[in-house]
Amino acid sequence: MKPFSKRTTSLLVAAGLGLGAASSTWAAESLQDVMKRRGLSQQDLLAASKTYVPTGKRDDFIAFSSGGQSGQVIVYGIPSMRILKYIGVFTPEPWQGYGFDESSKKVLRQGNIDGKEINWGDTHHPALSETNGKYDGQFLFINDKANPRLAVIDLRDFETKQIVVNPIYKSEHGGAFVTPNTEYVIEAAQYATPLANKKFVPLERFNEEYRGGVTYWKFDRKEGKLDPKESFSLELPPYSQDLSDAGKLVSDGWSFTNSFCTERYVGGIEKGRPPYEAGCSAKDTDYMHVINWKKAAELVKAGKAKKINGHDVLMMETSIKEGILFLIPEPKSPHGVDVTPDGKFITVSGKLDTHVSVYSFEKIQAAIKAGKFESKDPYGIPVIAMQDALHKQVQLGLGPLHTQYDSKQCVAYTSLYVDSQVAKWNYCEGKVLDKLSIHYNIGHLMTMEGDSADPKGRYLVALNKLSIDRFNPVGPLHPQNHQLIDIANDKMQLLYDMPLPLGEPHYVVAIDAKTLKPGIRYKVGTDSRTDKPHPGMVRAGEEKTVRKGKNVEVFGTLIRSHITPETIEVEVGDEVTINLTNLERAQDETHGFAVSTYNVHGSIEPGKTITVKFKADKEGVYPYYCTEFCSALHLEMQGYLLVKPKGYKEVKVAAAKAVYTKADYEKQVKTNVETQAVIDSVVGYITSVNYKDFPPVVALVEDATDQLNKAGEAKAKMDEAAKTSDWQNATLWAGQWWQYQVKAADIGLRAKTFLEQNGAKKTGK
Ligand code: RUQ
Ligand code: CUA
Repeated sequence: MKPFSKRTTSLLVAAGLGLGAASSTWAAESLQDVMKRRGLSQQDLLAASKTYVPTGKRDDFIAFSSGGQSGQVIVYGIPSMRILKYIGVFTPEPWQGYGFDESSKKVLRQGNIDGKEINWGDTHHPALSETNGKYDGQFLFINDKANPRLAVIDLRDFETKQIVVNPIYKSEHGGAFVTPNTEYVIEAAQYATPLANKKFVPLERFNEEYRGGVTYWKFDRKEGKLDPKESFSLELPPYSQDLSDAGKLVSDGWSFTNSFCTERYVGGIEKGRPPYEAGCSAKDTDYMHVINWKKAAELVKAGKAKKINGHDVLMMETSIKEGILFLIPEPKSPHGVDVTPDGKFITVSGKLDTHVSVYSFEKIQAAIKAGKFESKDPYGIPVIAMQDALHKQVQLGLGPLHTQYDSKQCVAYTSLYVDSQVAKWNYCEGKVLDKLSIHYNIGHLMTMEGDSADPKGRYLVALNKLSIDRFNPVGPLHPQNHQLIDIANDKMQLLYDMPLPLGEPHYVVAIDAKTLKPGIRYKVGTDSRTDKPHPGMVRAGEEKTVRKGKNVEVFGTLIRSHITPETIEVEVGDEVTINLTNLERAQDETHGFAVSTYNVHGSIEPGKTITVKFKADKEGVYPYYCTEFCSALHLEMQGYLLVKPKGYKEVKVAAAKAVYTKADYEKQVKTNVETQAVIDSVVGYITSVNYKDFPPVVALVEDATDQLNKAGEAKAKMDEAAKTSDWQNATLWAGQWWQYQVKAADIGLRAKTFLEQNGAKKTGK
């Protein structure tokens, strides 16, 4: 037999009728062949098999990474390290319509400071909401260091719902950290400033009038919002308060904040003074702040706080008098303060020390009870002696920064910035267990749920500040390098390098994927940013355009593959408001909406209603269209905004000539009848199995039924036109009937595939 020609073969392959892997012409490479060709070792293969997630399979953990200067949050899966989403937080994000539709703009503008629009952030520390010290998968918080702000992301839809501005700081690095039941989100000032707004104080008055602080933002879980009225701060000395952590279990009710530059040095290189870096690291120790936040909250309730910029602040004097604020020396330029899962110990690293210091909560409490203090700081805050609070000091290496915990008893991991290493060590016994080199200069590190009361172990991610030579060069600005490390065994194993090209991610938190329960669609007509019914929503058939003077308001809908209305006519100078509801129920059927040159965009997921607003200040013709490739006729999902000159007079235009004939009409009808046979067979299959046991399929069936009802309406219009031999309109309506059939068939096939893959059973009917 003559072999297939190359062309015939490729046609067969394209049609899904290829000869399979056994074909001798393209015998599959063996594993050995691939290893040889790509220069892979056994170790590489082992690493690959630990991270590879085959198509259709999912990751075990979901990581939420700060997006650094991008002001966003990055979501990725572990162990695959596949990026799943960027969440718009402090910066406009067009894909999600964030900052381009009205209700998301409102969220973004909550972040205005003194009336100024701020369109970026320096996100640092994401924190997941907790219940009893364990991640509950409901909310994510993240701070902006540059402009002291905090944002709330709802994990039902991964959207930013709120931004609050810290009322008394000008920067804030040490947030977000939650208390064990998310009663409060903790945020600490970084660079001391006068607390009162817009108050100038010369640097010479630094010690007297500049202040730091820690803020406790009250979280209302039911509303999913931070409540500024119930939030408060502690005034603190002008030390650079850095990171915080909340106590848990035995230490619940307390929080810990490290600091640097307790020298209170103010630089002035231009005046011949030594620079900050010298002045801020002169002393051998800085201070850990120990705060009884539960008692602080009671004091605020009892009216002991002072209002600064309308915000409750417990002044140092009060905190000292009431015995809720203490200091403990910590070694040279400390960084990181991490409470152990059992709440008994607090680990602090010294950037310029080779040790980590492990403090005992029990010893701290004993010293406080006994009133045993070695001194007071210049502001009168009692100082507990280091040796009275210390459990262990362990020498790890150069530049220790952050610590996370394992599911294994007493096991911790600390990043060594200068050494470019991860140290695995035992905090109970104070000994080093293992070290692993990373690439390069690690900042934070993160184990699975490793800052909660219930760490899951298994993987560690090293957040490396420099990638240098790890990736293909892309110019002088390099991506960051997140390295995945296997920590399941005694020896750590480096598995994978992931470039992160969206700002400098500072910290990441990862949660067991099973704990997250995000939604698939909104209840029809939902404003996602407020989680309330949207006043601009309409159902199919209720679409309308309302004019009131210069204001034109459109109430429209979106469903594959059309936007209703298809034309919007306004006069130049009109204020245009367009409300759009996505009527789809099918999973992943998002439509986007953009109007040429008016700088508006919406992402309208199934059930969502959005609003875009603009002034039609330029006469002309502006196409609008759907920006998501949602269906075969996505490109036809279009319309025109007609901005007419003032006082424009309509001109009568003759109707277009008919182009379709009876033959065209009959041809289309034949296609439709054939398509119906396909649909009937799919419906036959679905109804022959227990599809009602699968909620996603039930939703798809509803959606398909919708489309078929519409097909019926189009067919009725077709019949009417055909009755009068109006072949032009009869053909067009036959085409529309077919459009609905195609969509119904598409949904039906999706349902069928789902049922087949999820073990649907014949019902015997
Ligand atoms: S801290 S520099 Cu998380 Cu190491 Cu921001
Ligand atoms: Cu809807 Cu494209």
